Amino acid sequence: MTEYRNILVKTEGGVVTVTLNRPNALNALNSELMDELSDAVDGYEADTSLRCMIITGSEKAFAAGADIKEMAGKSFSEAYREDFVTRNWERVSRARKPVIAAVAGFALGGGCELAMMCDFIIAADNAKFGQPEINLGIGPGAGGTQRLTRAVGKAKAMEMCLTGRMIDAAEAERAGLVARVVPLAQLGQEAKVSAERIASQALPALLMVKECVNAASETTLSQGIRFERRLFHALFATVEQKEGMAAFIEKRKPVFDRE
Ligand code: DAK
Repeated sequence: MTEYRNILVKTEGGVVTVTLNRPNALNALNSELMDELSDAVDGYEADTSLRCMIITGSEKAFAAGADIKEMAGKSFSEAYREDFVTRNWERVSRARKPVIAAVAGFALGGGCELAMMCDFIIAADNAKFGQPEINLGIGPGAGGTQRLTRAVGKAKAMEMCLTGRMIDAAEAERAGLVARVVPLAQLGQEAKVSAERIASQALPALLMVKECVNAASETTLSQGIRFERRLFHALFATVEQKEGMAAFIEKRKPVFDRE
């Protein structure tokens, strides 16, 4: 098992949980942490026994953004040559298998952007979301202006990005940024229940559903429907479809092997 310095990785059944672990910096996302997270996602994708990943933080912070201390002194030349942040920030959004963000406390800047790269967010009732980059003389750089706008609409995204105002969990749920809000003490358990439910499903169907839902924000309605129909038809070629439907008819639970 790989040793990491900034994240904790725990596997149980078909679920792998990654806990961001820089408590003294409110889980600020530095290059080393993002390299480790990318590596953990690579491992998850390669392991056919795993079907769902949870990314979480501490009770106080999911992540308070990219590491400002690491970014502050960078010159343009350095940032450009090193492909600073761009290099290791997109891996989660490219995961083919499901990823849940379980967010407590601050999810700010890059932390909010990382949560939005996941497939859905379960928020603790103390969660706070924001894109406060404007206070630093910059703007969001890891998809904040794009994913937030798609999630909550132009008015709220524009207000959050221009003023840096944080929204609490209840407002995030009303705006459609999070799937649901749970009491802080139950966040881990609720995320696990969702992840285990996902992990018990057929992998080809999980991949298809994820691809189709993501296509909804990239295509026209008619293209999206056609894409969904093609993948829907294709699933009839899988053993999992035969097993799922046979199990229903035989009044038993389906068994989807994890090869
Ligand atoms: N970076 C580095 N250190 C941070 C940090 C951050 N983002 N946030 C907090 N810390 C550190 C604090 O410096 C402090 O360290 P010490 O002073 O104790 O050494 C420790 O964490 C505790 O923080 P506070 O003392 O400030 O704690 P409070 O409870 O008083 O306040 C706070 C919590 C979250 C309101 C506050 O810490 C805060 O405002 N933090 C900064 C939030 C922020 O501005 N975030 C946006 C950062 S910019 C990209 C990818 C990503 C990005 C851009 C491009 N590409 C792929 C192109 C992302 C940019 C950003 O996220």
